[in-house]
Amino acid sequence: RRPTLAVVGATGAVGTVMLSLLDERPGIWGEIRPIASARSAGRTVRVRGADVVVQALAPEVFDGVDVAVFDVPDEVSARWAPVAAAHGAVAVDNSGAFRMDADVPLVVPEVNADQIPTRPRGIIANPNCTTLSMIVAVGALHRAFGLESMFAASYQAASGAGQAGIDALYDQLTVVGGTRELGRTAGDVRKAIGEDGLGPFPAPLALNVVPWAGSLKDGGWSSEEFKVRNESRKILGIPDLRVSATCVRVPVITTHAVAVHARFTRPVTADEARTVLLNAPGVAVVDDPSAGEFPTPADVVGTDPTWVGRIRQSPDDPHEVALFLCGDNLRKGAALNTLQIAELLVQDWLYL
Ligand code: 11C
Repeated sequence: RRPTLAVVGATGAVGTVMLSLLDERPGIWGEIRPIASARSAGRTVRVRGADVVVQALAPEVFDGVDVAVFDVPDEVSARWAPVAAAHGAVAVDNSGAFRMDADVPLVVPEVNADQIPTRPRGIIANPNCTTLSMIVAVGALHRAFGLESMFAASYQAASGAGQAGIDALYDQLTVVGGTRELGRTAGDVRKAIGEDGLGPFPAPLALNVVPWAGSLKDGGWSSEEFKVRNESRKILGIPDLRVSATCVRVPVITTHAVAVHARFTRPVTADEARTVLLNAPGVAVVDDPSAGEFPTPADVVGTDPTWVGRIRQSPDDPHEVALFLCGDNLRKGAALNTLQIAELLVQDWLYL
């Protein structure tokens, strides 16, 4: 028997990418069961070339399911991932609901696949897309040189805020695109877009950058910034790692970029870092600024690797390396990493 996979949140921004990845990747799955909230249930989605009706979330939809991937908001996962686990499925959850739970492994297959078997709650968590956009490369450098601290500034795409973020940015671009006047006077873009046009963002995103993602936490930090810190610590297994992040939204549809300044326990030259990254699974290096070559979101969107460029040794601290990374936040940043975990879960069972 081939394993049954439930895709919870099949109609959302990440769920849609999940279904297209399931078309592309080897067919280890038997039944693939799309599931969504009652609002989206009854619609059909394309699963491996066939129209399949989306079922409404209910305990019985997990009957016979081996692995259930969850691409839904935190509160939906918090309620339903334990239900899936109680029905005997392993839940692989892409929300923030369980990531910091000590009984839930937080897994990036290239970095800590060894954590997959220890899952007392029957749940495995998938990291936040900003953490995922950098951690494969940072993890490879950590293995080689021993990470001591990290400063990160993110340049996050609108789709990190879901379909509402994508829609808001396209709508805003339509408003500002037809004029050569906007962006020259304080407040003119905000006025043209209107408060109703902001979508999920606290300020206009078109012709702008917005230094905010998530909700307000202690000390003025955003939830997204704390996620980068806490999740990096857990994935790398360094509980006291010094991490400081500033998360910023930019007018890009999909693919998060992150500038990382990482300090290691020993001196690291740019060439040493580049060699490690060239050999790291899941990492692609594009680093020739003399030829204008470095990763940009527009050039890498829709691809699987973590792209790295602008690799430099600090001129002031030989232990510090600076990098510019890009990762598709809906693929490796969400659906792909979740699916990689699900595939690892069933691989031994199927092929041994
Ligand atoms: C964003 N990274 O770009 C967020 C979205 O913890 O999974 C994902 C939130 C999460 O807004």
